[in-house]
Amino acid sequence: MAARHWGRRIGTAAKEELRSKKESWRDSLMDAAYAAIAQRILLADMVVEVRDARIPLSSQCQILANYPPSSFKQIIALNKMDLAPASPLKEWMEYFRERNCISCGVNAHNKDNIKQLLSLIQRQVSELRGANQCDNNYTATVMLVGISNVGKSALTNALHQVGRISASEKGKLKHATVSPEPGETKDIRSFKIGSHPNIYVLDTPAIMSPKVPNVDVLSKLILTGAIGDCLVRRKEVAQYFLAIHNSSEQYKKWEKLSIKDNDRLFHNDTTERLTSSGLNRKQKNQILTDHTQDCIVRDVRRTLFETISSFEGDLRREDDMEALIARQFTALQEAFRVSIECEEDAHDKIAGKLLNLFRTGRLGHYILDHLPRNVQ
Ligand SMILES: Nc1nc2c(ncn2[C@@H]2O[C@H](COP(=O)(O)OP(=O)(O)OP(=O)(O)O)[C@@H](O)[C@H]2O)c(=O)[nH]1
Ligand SMILES: [Mg+2]
Repeated sequence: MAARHWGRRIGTAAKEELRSKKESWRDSLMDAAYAAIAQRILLADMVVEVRDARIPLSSQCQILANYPPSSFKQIIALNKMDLAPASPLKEWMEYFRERNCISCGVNAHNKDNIKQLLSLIQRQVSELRGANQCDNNYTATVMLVGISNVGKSALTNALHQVGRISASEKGKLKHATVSPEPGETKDIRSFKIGSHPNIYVLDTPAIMSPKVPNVDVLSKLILTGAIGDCLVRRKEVAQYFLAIHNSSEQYKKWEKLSIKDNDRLFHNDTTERLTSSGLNRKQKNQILTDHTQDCIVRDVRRTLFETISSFEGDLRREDDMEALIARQFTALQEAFRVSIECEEDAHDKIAGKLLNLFRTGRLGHYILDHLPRNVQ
């Protein structure tokens, strides 16, 4: 309940910011991309709608609602499945299956997942091919569409790489630019992912709905990074994350991290590895950086566990949740090794670091959308 309140708060603030700046929700580049995709989508043999597995409904790509389901074959790929809990994700797949949608969970960084997605695409292409099975020149085009930052380009690269290797294709690999910042891809580009039949995927720029989404959806798009952090202060976004985290059971997994001795053992192990190895300075520095990063993640988890488990308020109450979040911001200063010259700057830094850990899956697995109520 309290988490929803925080979400609405940042969703409303973002809408207010758009209204006060009289900024258009979509810039002219996005309008142009929308028009270019609309022009080509009906020429594609198949469309893979890429969504973020953490927000299976909120990351829906509205452009597809303009076309009747018979316009093209369609697959919903719930990407970033490594950031979502496995069992609720299965329920979402069941939800899509009951609606006669072909869906699959995928992690663009996992080769086995990519092989599965590739064979799903190949099976669908084979169905489309029908009587043309013997035609070696048969070519299918698969368009990847979706809102920003859901991983269209990462999936394109992975499908291109795996597809070409399994088809023993020679020649240089092409590369789509992948970035944690939304709005990276500006043009439609084609990548070969299979031979006999020839299959090409089109990586496309993000398409956002023409209308500003409602505040609940907007807040989830901001939290997951589908929309940049420019509409609301990072601290407010991080507070929303903490409200979600504090209302979940994730922190319980970190109970054993509260034993400080673990750190000493961990530190001794790294020092031993560094002194006994024949590594050069650059490699040693990398180990130290990784080690520091690991220690920070452990300290942050431990801090979250300790602040929640020692809190005596009722987290269903908004003012109690607010008190806990304020306490956590103070405690996280030490965990993130942030100096406190100016409290406002320190909180902004902590917020940025916390959001980075959440968005890369190091603070637990979440699905932020709820399955519609009438569905089991
Ligand atoms: N954890 C995780 N991160 C992913 C996955 N797929 C992509 N990412 C990350 O998500 C971010 C966005 O990926 P992109 O492929 O650039 O997303 P996009 O949909 O092409 O984004 P735009 O071009 O801006 O529309 C990058 O930091 C990727 O490394 C995934 O399956 N799991
Ligand atoms: Mg892209």
